[in-house]
Order: sequence, then C-alpha cells, then structure tokens
Amino acid sequence: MSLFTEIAESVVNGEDTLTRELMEKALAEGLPSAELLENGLVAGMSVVGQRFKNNEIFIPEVLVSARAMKAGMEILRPHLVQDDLQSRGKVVMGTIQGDLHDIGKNIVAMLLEGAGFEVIDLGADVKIERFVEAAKTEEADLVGMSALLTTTMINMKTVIEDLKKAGLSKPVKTMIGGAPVTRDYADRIGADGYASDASQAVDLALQLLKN
Ligand code: B1M
Repeated sequence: MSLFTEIAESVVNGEDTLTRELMEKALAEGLPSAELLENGLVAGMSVVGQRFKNNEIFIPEVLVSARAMKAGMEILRPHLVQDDLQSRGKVVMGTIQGDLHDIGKNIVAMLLEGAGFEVIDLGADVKIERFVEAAKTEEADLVGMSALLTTTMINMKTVIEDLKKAGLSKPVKTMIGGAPVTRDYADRIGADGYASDASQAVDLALQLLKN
C-alpha cells in the first residue's frame, strides 16, 4: 500500500496520531507536500464525505476524521508556507455565517499563505458584518468566503452587497468557494471569482490581484 493510501485510510479511520506519523514519514521520504494534501488527506476526507452522504457513518465519526485531517494539515503547514516571500496581497477569509465547516477553508488559507498572500483567517460561522469590518480595518485586497451548506450560502450575497455599500478606502475583490457553490452562483451574486478547489483558489487570487 502506498503512503498516500495509508494516509487517506488513517483519515477515514480517524486515527490522528497515525496520520501525524505517516505525514512525517512521507515528508522525510521527500514526497511532495501538494500531493500529500490532495492524494492523502483530501482523498481520505472525500471518502468520509461520501459515506456520510450515504448514511453509512454519522457526525461523531465525521468529527473524528476531521480531527485526523487537521492533525495531518498541521504537519504539512510549515512545508506549504514560506516565510520569506513578499506579500502578494492581504486576504480576509472565513466560512460564512451559520456554517461551521472549516476544513476546506483552512486548506485554501494555507495554500494562499504558501503562495505568498497575507491571510487574516476569521474562522468559521463568521458574521456578515465581521467580514465587512475586517475588510475595512485590515485594508484587505480580497475577501474570501467558504460555504458548505445550501441553507446559509445566501449570506455570501449579503456580504458582497454590504462590501459595496461600505465605502471602503480601496477597492476589494471577492472570491467564493465550497462544495455547493458554483461559478453560476458566483456570477449571480456578484462575486468577482469562484474556485472549485484550493489550488484554483490560489490561481484565482493571483489573477484577481494582478493589477
Ligand atoms: Co457537514 N454537511 N454538516 N459536517 N459535512 C456536508 C457539507 C453535507 C454535504 C453532507 C451531506 O449530507 N451530504 C451536508 C450539507 C447538505 C446541504 O447543505 N445541502 C452537511 C450537513 C447537512 C451538516 C449538518 C447540518 C449535519 C447535522 O447537524 N444534521 C451540520 C451543520 C453544522 C453547521 O455548519 N451549522 C454538519 C456538521 C458537520 C461536522 C461538524 C460533523 C463536520 C465539519 C467539521 C469541520 O469542518 N471542522 C462536517 C463535515 C466534515 C462534512 C463533510 C462530510 C465533509 C466536508 C469537508 O470537510 N470536505 C460534507 C460532505 C461533503 O462535502 N461531501 C458535509 C473536505 C474539504 C477539503 O472539501 O470543504 O469542499 P471542501 O473544500 C474544498 C473546495 O470546496 C474548495 O477548496 C477546498 C479544498 O480543495 N473551497 C474553496 C472551499 N472553500 C473555498 C473557498 C474559496 C475557494 C475554494 O474561496 C474563498
């Protein structure tokens, strides 16, 4: 069995100590960090998502897997984030109000940092006014919102509208993502961009802040 598969399985089984150990081993063997993220940790979480959807597992098991995923991400973090890069721009990020899912948002934040952006992570279940306030006080170049629930993704529209009304001293771009979000939805609510995964989010951020 490859180390990628072992890591994915340890996430599925919710074994945080094992996930940590396997990640350390894989990095010591020189396996690329981006592949460990996609083909190990994210691959494992995708299986969890499928099983949850099919009612084969329930919230407690999902939480234990999420903990293992986080343990693995912490090992990966220093390998993805380079301290000596000059900032490419400031990004205020968070999961939208009413939504506690933060795994995908954390991955996006980590890869953005790795690509040289300064990321202000507001966490999960972030109130609409908090996004606007942070964009203002941090003088952000980009506001990134993540949503995993169809019931609360509408809050992203309000943030975008309120950002436009806020009279910020410099223009701020908006980028959205998360499993139920689509490019069409992004266009409909007036977001500047949509990305379906974390590496696309980095490309999009670079493109949005080019000028
Ligand atoms: Co929840 N959950 N959950 N859950 N959960 C989903 C989202 C669900 C699809 C499962 C299902 O039923 N099929 C479903 C939503 C259905 C819907 O809205 N139509 C659901 C539900 C219903 C719920 C609860 C309501 C369950 C309940 O209580 N009855 C509840 C809601 C709580 C709340 O938020 N208020 C709930 C709770 C939970 C847990 C707490 C147990 C846990 C979250 C733990 C945590 O995040 N700390 C959890 C989990 C883990 C999931 C699933 C299984 C996995 C999500 C995940 O982490 N995926 C999920 C099923 C699924 O998505 N298939 C499910 C892995 C992650 C890497 O992917 O987040 O998509 P993702 O992020 C990707 C891209 O989307 C993109 O890049 C990331 C990396 O590639 N991306 C962006 C994400 N954000 C981006 C932002 C960007 C750009 C790209 O720009 C800013």
